[in-house]
Amino acid sequence: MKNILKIFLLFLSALTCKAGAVVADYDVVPLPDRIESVSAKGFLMNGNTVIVIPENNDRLRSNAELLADYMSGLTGLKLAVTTKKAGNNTIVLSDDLKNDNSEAYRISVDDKFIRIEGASPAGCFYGIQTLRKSVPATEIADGGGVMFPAVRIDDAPRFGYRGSHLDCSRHFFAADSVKKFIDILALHNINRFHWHLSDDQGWRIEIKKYPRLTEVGSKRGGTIIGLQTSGCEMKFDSIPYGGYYTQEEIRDIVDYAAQRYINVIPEIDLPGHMLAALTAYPELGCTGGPYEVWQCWGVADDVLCAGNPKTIEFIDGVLEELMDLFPSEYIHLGGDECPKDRWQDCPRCQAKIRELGLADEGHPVAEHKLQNKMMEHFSATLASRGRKMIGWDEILEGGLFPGACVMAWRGADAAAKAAKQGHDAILTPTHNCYLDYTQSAQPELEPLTNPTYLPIEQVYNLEPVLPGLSADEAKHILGAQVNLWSEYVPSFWIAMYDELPRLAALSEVTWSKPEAKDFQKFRPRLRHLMKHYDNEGYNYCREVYNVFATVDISDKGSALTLGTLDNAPVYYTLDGSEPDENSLRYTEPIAPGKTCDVRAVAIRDGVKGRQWKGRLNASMSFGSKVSMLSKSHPRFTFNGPSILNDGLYGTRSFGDGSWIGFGDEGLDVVFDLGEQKEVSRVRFNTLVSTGSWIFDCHDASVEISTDGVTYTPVASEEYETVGRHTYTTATHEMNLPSQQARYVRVKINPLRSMPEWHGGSGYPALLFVDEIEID
Ligand code: TNX
Repeated sequence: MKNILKIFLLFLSALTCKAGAVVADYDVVPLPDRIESVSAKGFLMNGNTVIVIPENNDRLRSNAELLADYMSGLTGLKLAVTTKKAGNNTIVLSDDLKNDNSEAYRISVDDKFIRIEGASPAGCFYGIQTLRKSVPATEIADGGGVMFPAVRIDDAPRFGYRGSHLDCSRHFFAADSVKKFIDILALHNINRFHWHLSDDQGWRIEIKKYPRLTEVGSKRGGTIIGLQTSGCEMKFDSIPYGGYYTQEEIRDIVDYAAQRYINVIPEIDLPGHMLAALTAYPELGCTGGPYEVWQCWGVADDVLCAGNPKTIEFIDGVLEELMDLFPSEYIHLGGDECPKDRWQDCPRCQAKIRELGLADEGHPVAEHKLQNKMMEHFSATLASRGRKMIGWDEILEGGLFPGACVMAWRGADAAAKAAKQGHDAILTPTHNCYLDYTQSAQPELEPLTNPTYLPIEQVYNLEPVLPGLSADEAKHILGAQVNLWSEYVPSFWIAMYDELPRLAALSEVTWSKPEAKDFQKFRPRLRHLMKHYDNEGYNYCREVYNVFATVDISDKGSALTLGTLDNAPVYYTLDGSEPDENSLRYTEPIAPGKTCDVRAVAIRDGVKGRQWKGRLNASMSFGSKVSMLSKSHPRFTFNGPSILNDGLYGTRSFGDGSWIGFGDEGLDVVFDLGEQKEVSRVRFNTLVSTGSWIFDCHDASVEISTDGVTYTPVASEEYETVGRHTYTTATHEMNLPSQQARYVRVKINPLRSMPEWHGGSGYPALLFVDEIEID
């Protein structure tokens, strides 16, 4: 239906289109709430179009100037801005739309006007972004223009917090790059920039009261070479590294962001991640130093001393200047990864524990509570000037104090926990939101990154409101953000590459309605957006241009669909051989009827993209009727049970929908083969990623039946628990005494108590299965 509408719109605009005009396309990211075509002629924007704003409205003037800039950058057309009521051919901006959501906007296009009405100047700005993104980037010749089909768009964001973080400590990005980063955020309707300004590897913000923070703390003697893995020998490059932002630069960046309706949330990470500050002021640590600004990554044992009143005074001083510089209501104070070893051995910290009456709690509970008391004090410092504290989810550990907002990074559950306690929370779980993880299925071909696989689908699949929250609790979920930690981001060029296009996925997660989310439909919008990246000269990962494959299961037969973002020609083979232009050209879904090794490649202008390789398993379960008797994990259900018999194995990612996840309950499923068949083997894979609490199964069993009522057990097996740091796929094959059956019931149980060496020791592991083959 939507396609018919689109064709109609294009047809209509073609009729009205003057020679040389290009046509705007409202299929933008993030997807607007409502796009309705209007039966009128479209609007031709050309060199005579003017932007009209009300008098004495600085914010709308700034919006208008940005709009003129955007249009000039896209088309070369120079639009004038005026407060004089003009006749036709005007784009009219206003900020008095009636809507409870202050970021809402409406765009109305007819042949005379484009009206962008915001419920506030911010709302108007998002209307401008949508209009801008609808324009194809093409230099417009004299006499030409852009034809905007007549339309009415009503739109408002789902969440008020749509964030992106940038770590400027591990690597430093100059002020101009930070502004470019802010431009990128604006293009994606992001309204929070979380700026990570201090860490063990460098202090990056000028604090006048403590000049040594930048004189000493912003510099390190070198940087570790290559990927840091535990237990490996480390080599350093001995190249002095440093950089910081002056207060003047900070003010300028905060203004720049505010013009784009982006609130900058600074982070001073404490009491851990403080080696740079300790190097500058060693008296703030438990041992007194000497310390060294860190040259490698990870979690350092040396942290701020919690028992020294000078430390508290020092941080209060830093926070005063921070609040002068940043008008943000929220200030981020870190709180993550603070080892308690030093505090346990420090007489001052232990005295403080006794003074606070925490001694009876014992180690390490007393130390966790000590950290929370410290955070509570700084939170009060912020509150004295009407500000609020955000902390990483470790702040839940010693018990939350009033007003603290939790940034959930170790898992979405922390956000749910906070919300249930009546605290605000922001989602940024590692496996959906850590843009320092690779977005490529072949990281060895990529610039050096953290090899954990986090494809764009996995960002897109994040649902910030967890099932199980009541409507009132759900209100505490403010939104979500992506994080770009910069251990492996040596330049801003790489920063853009890591950020894009995955930020586009977060943009829809936080802006669009969940019922409208659909990754297949997101792809063409993404392609449209990428043309804007090209036009702006942004660097971005082109992984999404590679061939993708899905299997559609239906009663009429199941078939493999291949595609690309841009409908490029795809060639494939079914025998595992290398595809090229002489191979089969893909035109329609493939149903080979037997197991085969598929290889497919898109070829554009004679250049091959990366190959899609996969086995299509046409076992007896392929495409059969599946009934689930247990519930899969609500966060890892994706397309549901069909994942188990779509013929495709999973990728290295547990979150891209190629695996289905189970909690405590395990998997219990029945395949209906349609008729009696000879059954002799059941085979399945599990994903093992112990760092993500995903283990191989504990045991599995098979029962068969001819009538679907009475089942006979035919096989069962138990498996050994995998070792530490395992990241692999385990395959299990159960041979059955050959028998006739129509129904095959497979039960797979997770490991119900993780081993002692694991951080989640005693808790049940997650179970991920991709395919259950029956032969
Ligand atoms: C964990 S997220 C960290 C960071 C690292 C990051 C690398 C968080 C609160 N702490 O210090 O840079 O992992 O992915």
